[in-house]
Amino acid sequence: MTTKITILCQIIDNLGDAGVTLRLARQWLHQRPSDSIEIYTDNIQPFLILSDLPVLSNSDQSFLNTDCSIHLLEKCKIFLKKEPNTIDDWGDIVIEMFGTPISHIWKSLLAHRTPKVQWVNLEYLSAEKWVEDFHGYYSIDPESKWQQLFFFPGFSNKTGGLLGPENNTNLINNAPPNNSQRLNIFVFAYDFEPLKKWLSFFEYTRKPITFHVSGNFESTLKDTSLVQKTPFVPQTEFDTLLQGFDYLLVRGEDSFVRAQLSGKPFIWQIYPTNDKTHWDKLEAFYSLYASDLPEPIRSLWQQVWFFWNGKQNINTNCLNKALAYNDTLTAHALNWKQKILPECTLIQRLHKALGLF
Ligand code: TRH
Repeated sequence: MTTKITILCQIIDNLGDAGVTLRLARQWLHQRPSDSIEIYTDNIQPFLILSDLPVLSNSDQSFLNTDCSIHLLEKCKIFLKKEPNTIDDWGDIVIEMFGTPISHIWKSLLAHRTPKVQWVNLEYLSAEKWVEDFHGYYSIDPESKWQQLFFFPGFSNKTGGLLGPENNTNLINNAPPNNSQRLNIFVFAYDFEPLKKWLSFFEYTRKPITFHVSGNFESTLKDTSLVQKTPFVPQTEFDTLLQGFDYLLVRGEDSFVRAQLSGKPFIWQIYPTNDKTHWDKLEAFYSLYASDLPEPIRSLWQQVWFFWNGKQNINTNCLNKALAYNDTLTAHALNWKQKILPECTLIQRLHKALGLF
């Protein structure tokens, strides 16, 4: 049976809202190729960048009139508008990405449409304990009386799980072991102040290091031999890109998960929120991730994580000490990957919750 899915995705900033949505659509259609997906968004550019499609000029976007769409994938179209035009344009399932709101009028109409329309709020990923208590719950919208499923991605079987490996990349550590003495570190960050400080540390370190930085950093980082630019790759090639490095400094949500699936040691720069709740999220994940890291590297590595997130300062010594545990960190990262692979069934868990088999 063919199911039509309407995904609403409001872009807050950066690439991750679109990144998670695009990966969800790709993995959904891989599981259920006869389904069709329509994405409605207020900013189409991140989707085009991630799909390796030309971005649109402002005038082009104005021509992308309300009924015109762009094919991101076979069976997945994207519209540069908030919501569908008519009641019949809405799918059998409506997924709000990260709480993207549906207009009141549409809630009232969809609540009474037959056949029934299922409504899901797919939330941001968190390792915080409360997620297990809230995942899978339904709430009834007071005005429309329409019930909404709250679906929380997470790291345990009591959550919605994770978007896992994709068939186009072999995530078994296929990168040849790095026998050279040089450490190649991938950097995809919000700001480069921590990197500027690290560069001053590493001028004197024993271990030769190259930072392969993605994004526009030239203005902040003086041209040093320790930094090289890494080109942006389409999302379908991102997992393979990560295999080419020894350490991964990632951010946000989607690259954070991809780094974990790479089996490489990583540092997560969390997306900062004004209400500072991101610190709880960062600490919850680190304590889960590092629970079986032995001391002193568990505390040392936490100091490096908190330094990278601007939560504390560290000295050169701490950094050099941490990197001396390279073998432990590398073995731990591989072990963590094996630990989370069984949780990489988000699409299957979502289908089950929706009664799709
Ligand atoms: O871009 P981000 O910082 O997005 C953030 C997060 O999603 C965060 O949760 C959200 O609250 C905030 O936006 C508004 O980081 P993230 O999530 O890693 O998304 C980046 C995407 O870009 C991801 O899908 C990987 C992809 N990517 C590529 O496809 N190729 C590349 O070369 C690079 C560097 C990234």
